[in-house]
Formats: sequence, structure tokens, C-alpha cells
Amino acid sequence: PPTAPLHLISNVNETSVNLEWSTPLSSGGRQDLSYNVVCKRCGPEGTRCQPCGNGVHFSPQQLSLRATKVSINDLQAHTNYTFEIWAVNGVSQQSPGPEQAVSVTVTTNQAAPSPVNSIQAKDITRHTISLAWQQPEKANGVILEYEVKYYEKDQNERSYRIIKTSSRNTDIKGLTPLTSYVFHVRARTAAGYGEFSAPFEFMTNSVPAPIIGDGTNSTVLLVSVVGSVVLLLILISAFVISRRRSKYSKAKQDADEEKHLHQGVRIYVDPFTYEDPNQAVRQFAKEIDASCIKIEKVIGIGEFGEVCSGRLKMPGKREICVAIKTLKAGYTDKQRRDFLSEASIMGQFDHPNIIHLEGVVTKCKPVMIITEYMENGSLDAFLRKNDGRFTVIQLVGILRGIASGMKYLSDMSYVHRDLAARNILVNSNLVCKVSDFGMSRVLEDDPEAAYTTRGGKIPIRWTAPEAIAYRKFTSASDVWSYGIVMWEVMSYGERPYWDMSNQDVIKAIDEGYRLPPPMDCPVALHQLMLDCWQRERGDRPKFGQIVNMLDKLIRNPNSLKRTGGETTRPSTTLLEPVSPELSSALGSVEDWLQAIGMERYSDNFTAAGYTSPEAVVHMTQEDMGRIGISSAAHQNKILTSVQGMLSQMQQIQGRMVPV
Ligand code: ACK
Repeated sequence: PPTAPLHLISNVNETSVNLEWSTPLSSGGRQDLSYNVVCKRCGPEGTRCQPCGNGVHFSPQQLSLRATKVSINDLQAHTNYTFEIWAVNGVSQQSPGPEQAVSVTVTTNQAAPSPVNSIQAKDITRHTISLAWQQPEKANGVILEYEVKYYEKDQNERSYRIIKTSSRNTDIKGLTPLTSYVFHVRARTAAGYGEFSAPFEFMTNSVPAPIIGDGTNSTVLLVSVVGSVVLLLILISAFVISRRRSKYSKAKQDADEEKHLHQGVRIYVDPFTYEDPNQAVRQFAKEIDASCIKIEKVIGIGEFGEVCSGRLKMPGKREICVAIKTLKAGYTDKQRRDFLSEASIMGQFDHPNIIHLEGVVTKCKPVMIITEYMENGSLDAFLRKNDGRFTVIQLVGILRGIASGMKYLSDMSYVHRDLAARNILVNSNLVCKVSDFGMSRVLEDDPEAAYTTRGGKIPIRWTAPEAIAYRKFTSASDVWSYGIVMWEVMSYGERPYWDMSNQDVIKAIDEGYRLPPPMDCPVALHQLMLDCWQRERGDRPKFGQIVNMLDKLIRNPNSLKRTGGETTRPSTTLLEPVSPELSSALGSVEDWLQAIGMERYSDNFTAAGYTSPEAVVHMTQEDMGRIGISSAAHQNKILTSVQGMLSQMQQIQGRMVPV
């Protein structure tokens, strides 16, 4: 037999081990030398060893190895293993002995859990899918939680939702009926997240509750009849409630959304709640070695120092373009904390419309924040440079991206407070990303911010009245700012309220005046802006509703064709206030359609921008056909009602409404 292999070297990589050795001093004078690997899992200090079993994988193989190396994968994390390499030939079996083997003992490192193998749908209704799954085959530690990622199959995979749960099942609520959804699940241990499972697809139902039995069964029939009566009662009460509410505060919609949020979507953590803000930086931002960064040129000046462009090459990854924000020399402790707070905030976000943090450099000077590079810079300057060059659909695409990023932030309970086109960055594919998350930015950084009478600096033109008056900053005040961003985008970077003074802007808004539609702006988009600028913050749409509305407009480009046209109104004059009396007396378009039994056209009206009674009274028969109402009987019914609405309006206003 041969003697033992020599110089056995081990290399541990998480739960894999690579072994290499040299050929033995003596091959036994034969040509048929090969090697076998024995794997033992052991207790502490190499005690109580037992065979590794089937789950461990050897590459290229465990027995009859010709080469002098092997890689062993899928070991358990934090476990002691002893590996023996046996040199064998055709006569080894005659006199096996320990002198033919060499051994090594290693401890594996931590590893994330293996992927979840399968997901089952335990129950499916119109709006809910109840999921369950098994623990991953290799948990590699205690599973702290699972993350379920899901999205509508027909939608862009990048606009997904995440739900976290500590159990192996969850109910995904608030789904659209008869729609296919794709689900992925992953587990998290102290070592981090494992990989997401493969996609699993399930479709929501068209009936309110799962039907058990074959339908001829009398119990089922009874259940369905009782169910229908209950459903009818619910619908009637929902209708009664909805008549008292504005279109954006529908009880059901809100309740659905609330439930959805409280199911476990991640909440943003304010880095200033940490006793030591450096800990927040360590937790949320990756430390990058300065040698991986090449600074190329200065592209701007930020509050804390220069902003540069450059390249980042991390080991094992390809080189990418990055933006580098630097902290200028001579900073105070507070400045360093404030500067790095932006990274602690940004590092918590992961969304295609939120600027992505690559990491920070804090261990040497200058201190730096590294983010993805956005080739086209800030949105306001980019639009001004490209005045009139985009199609309406491209502009709506820009708006959709920003709304989607803001929806993500509001789902995480993060209030931006300074949403404006100057704080959106644009990349080479025209993808817009929300940026500027520093804690002190609203106070110090924004040149637009002005001091208010109550102290504190606020970018007046972009800020909701309640936030200016008593600093009530919420996602609803972010929606107001979003409406201003819509106006900036549709006017290619025009300054909101032109050269009016801040004081005049505050006064005009308080008196009910609003910005008019920019030139060639589709009515539907201007209506959405007006909705964002509702005085009552509860009446403003939620970001989720804005995204849905924009998606509808993109899917139905005809709805964007209707513009104010050659309006008599010069576009630099504010719109007159709408009488609150008039709006509430006439109710919403949805309520009106329901009242005349034409609610089936509700989406056609919304998508085409006929979202207020004032817009509807101008409609002609031709308009009806254009928005997809082809039945002459239905057109007549709606037009007759429109006449009634018009005279009601004239009575309330005491004057003629131009038609
Ligand atoms: O309008 P800009 O070219 O875009 O000028 C400002 C400048 O730095 C000061 O903030 C630009 N900038 C900031 N972050 C980035 C980024 N991630 N990618 C590209 N440019 C950026 C910004």
C-alpha cells in the first residue's frame, strides 16, 4: 500500500471546505494510486464524531480521486468536521492502516439559510392568498424571520411588496381578484438572508369566499344565498359611507391598505434614535476600502463638501460608475454625524426608484458616501435642458417612477419632507430615483428652504399648508409635494408659482388658488395634481393610488390625449378656487355614476381624466364614444344626467358655466 498523503491544507469558506495535499512519499511501487475522503462531523474538541451522511457534497467526487484536491460543500454552519484523506491502491484493502491517511479538523463559519424549497397556497379568496412553506433544508442556525416578496405577474417584477413574518405561513391581503401573483420566500438567521425561493404563482379568486362542495349541495346554496345577502348589505352600507367621503378616502380601500401595511412591511429606523449614530452607519451601510475607489472629477458641491464621479471596483465584482459625496476637512463631530446619517437612511432602502447606496468610507479621510451614478443628474436641470423633447408617455413614465419610489418610502413610514424635482436624479435610461435623505437637509441644505414664522426652514413652494403652518409632515404632505413635482415635470422644469414671493404663495394657497395646467398637460394629469393639493390631507390620494392611476393612464394612452388646448386662461395665472359648496353638493363622479346605474364606466371616466363634476359637465356625445362608452342608450342616459348636473351647478353658482 502507499504511504499517507503529505501537506494537507484546508481552506474554509462559510459552509464549504477546500482540501489540497501532495502525493505520498511512496506509491507502493504501483501505478494505480488514488485517494478517498472520509468526512466526520464532531462535537466540541473533536469528540463524538459521526459520519457526515448524505447531505454533504464532494466535488469532483468522494472516492477514487485522481487529483490531489477536493471541495466539500453543503456542510452545516458553526460545526467541527474532521476530514481524512486516504491514499489507496490495488493492495490497500489487504492491510489497511492509519499510516495511509492524513487528517485535518476544521470549524465551518456562519452561513445564510438555504432557499425555501416550495410554497403552497392553503386558501385563496378574491383578495387574499394564504401561503405556507417548509423550513429550508439547511437552516444553518435559528430562523429569525421569513420574508415574502410578491408582485402581480403582469406587472414589472421590480415593483414588488415585501411582508415579513416569524411563522411559516402568512395571509397576503389586499390583492386584486382574478389576478395572478408571483411569490418568493426567503429565511433570515443571524448570518443574514438566504436566497429567495424559486417563483411560485397563484391566482386570486372571483368569488368572495372559497366554495366548498360541488354547488348542488343545499348547504352550499344556503351559504351562497346568505353570503350574497350579506354582501349586498355590505355593498349598500359601503355605498352610503362612500357618499359621505371623498373619492380618496373610501373606507374599504383604506382599511385594506392599512391592514396591508401592518402585516409586517419593514419600517424605517431613524438613525438619530441610536445612542451612538455610528452604530446605525455600521448596521445599514457597508464599509468600503478606500483603495477600491477612483475619484475622477468633481460634479457639484453639496452642503458637506464636493460631490464627485468615479469608479468603484470591489473584489470579485465588476467595476461600476459611482457618485462620491465627500465630507470636507475640518468638520465637527456633529457635521460628521449629520453627513453620515444620509447613508444610514439610504442604506435601509432597496427599491429601483430610490438612489442606491454602495457604501461608506469612514476609516480614513476624506469620509465618503458612495452611491450609484446617475448619468443625467438632477431632474429639474435635466428637464430644462430638454424642454419639449419628450412624449407625454415618457413624462408619465418619469412620474410613475417617482410615485413608485415614494410609495415604497411611505410604506416604510419614511416622510421625505423635501420632495422636489431638484432632489430626484435621472440615469441614462430615464429612470428617476428619489434622493437626498440627509437629516439636516431641509434645514440647511436646500437653497429653496426659507425660514417660517414658527422657525425652521421649509421649501415653501413644495410644502403642504399644514406642514408650513404647524410642521405636520406626513406622507400626505409628501403627496402635496409630489403634485408640485408633477407640475415641474409637465412644465419641463418651470419654477412653481413663477416669480411670486413665498408670502404670496402661502396666501394664494390659503385662499384656494392652485397652479393651472402646464402647456399641453393632459387634463387627467392636472386633475391628479389638484387632488394632491386638496386642503384636507385625508382627501389627498395615497402614493399607491397615484401609482395605480398613472399605470391606468399609461395602459390607455388615449386618456392622455385630452388637454386644456388653447385655453383662454394665460398659463401664468393661478386657477380660481373651486367653491367647496359646489363640490360637496355634487359629490364625486363615481357616486354620480353609481346613482344613475352607470358605475361600470367609472374606470373609463377616471382614466380619461373626467374625475370631477366640473369636468363632466363639459362632455359631449363624441367624448362619450372616445372614452369607450359605445352603447347609444348609455350615452343618452349619461348625457341627460349631465344636463341635470349642469343646471344644478348653475343654480349653486348663480352664474353660467361655460360649456
Ligand atoms: O444636477 P447635478 O448634475 O446632479 O448636480 C448635482 C450635484 O451632484 C450636487 O448634488 C449631482 N449628483 C448628486 N448625486 C449624484 C449621483 N448619484 N449621480 C450623479 N450625479 C449626482 C447632482
